[in-house]
Amino acid sequence: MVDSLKEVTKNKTKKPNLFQVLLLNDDYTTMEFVVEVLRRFFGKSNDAAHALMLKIHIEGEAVCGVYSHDVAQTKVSQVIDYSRKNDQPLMCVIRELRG
Ligand code: TYC
Repeated sequence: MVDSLKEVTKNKTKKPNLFQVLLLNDDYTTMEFVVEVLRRFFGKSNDAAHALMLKIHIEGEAVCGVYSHDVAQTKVSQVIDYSRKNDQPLMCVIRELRG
């Protein structure tokens, strides 16, 4: 009885699907613009944004935040929109976080 109740509870418990939002490096987007994006859309401090921008510049990509699918997709749209409006080719993608 206790075991079967546990089973039901366990099977009904949904772990939230989480999605990483990453910025990708490129040769044209200015460092200053990436710092601005990280502050504006990912709530980073100036120091954190600068460190993360350099990590992307050196390593090619970095996780900027982890969100539900809806929020992650909105971040991607907002970043790409804002970048194109400012003539920057910056790319932003989502990646499902596997537990
Ligand atoms: N590599 C770019 C430059 O040298 C800077 C940059 C950093 C671009 C991070 C994109 O996601 C990025 N101007």
